[in-house]
Amino acid sequence: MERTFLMIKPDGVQRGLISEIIGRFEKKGFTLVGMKFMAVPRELAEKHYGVHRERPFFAGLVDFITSSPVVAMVWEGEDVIASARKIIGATKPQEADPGTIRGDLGLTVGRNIIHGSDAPDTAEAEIALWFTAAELVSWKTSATSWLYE
Ligand code: D4T
Repeated sequence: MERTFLMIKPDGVQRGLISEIIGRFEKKGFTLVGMKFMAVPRELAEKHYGVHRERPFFAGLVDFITSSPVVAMVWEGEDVIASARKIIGATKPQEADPGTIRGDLGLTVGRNIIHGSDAPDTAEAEIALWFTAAELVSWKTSATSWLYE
């Protein structure tokens, strides 16, 4: 079973989209194993987006992520990393397919509603950056045999 890190960004929270977004992952069949509603310290935002440090949008991105609360989550399931990226849609909402979160709910890249880890190594690093081991709950949904062969 894979785990991935997802974060509903300040625009998703401010627009009242928390339940809409969480519902999509729940209905798909993934399992929530960690969640916290939090203000993001600047240092954490800078670490999370460290790969973009030299990009022109970095400062604005960090300002945005720290501007208002986010919902940080860890979800578990088969192929959850790639599958969650598909559910989220392309980085630019203008290019995201209808049916995806960004395709249905977003308009611009600087307000693209949700973050999702893009690969197993980044998922592992981001989960460790945002959560302690004690904040993650290992459990098995009773629907497991109805979700997996
Ligand atoms: P995240 O990391 O938020 O899930 O987005 P993606 O994985 O889909 O895309 P990314 O890492 O390339 O971009 C990170 C973050 O930066 C914002 N951004 C990006 C921006 O404000 N302007 C830009 O030109 C780009 C490329 C949006 C997502």
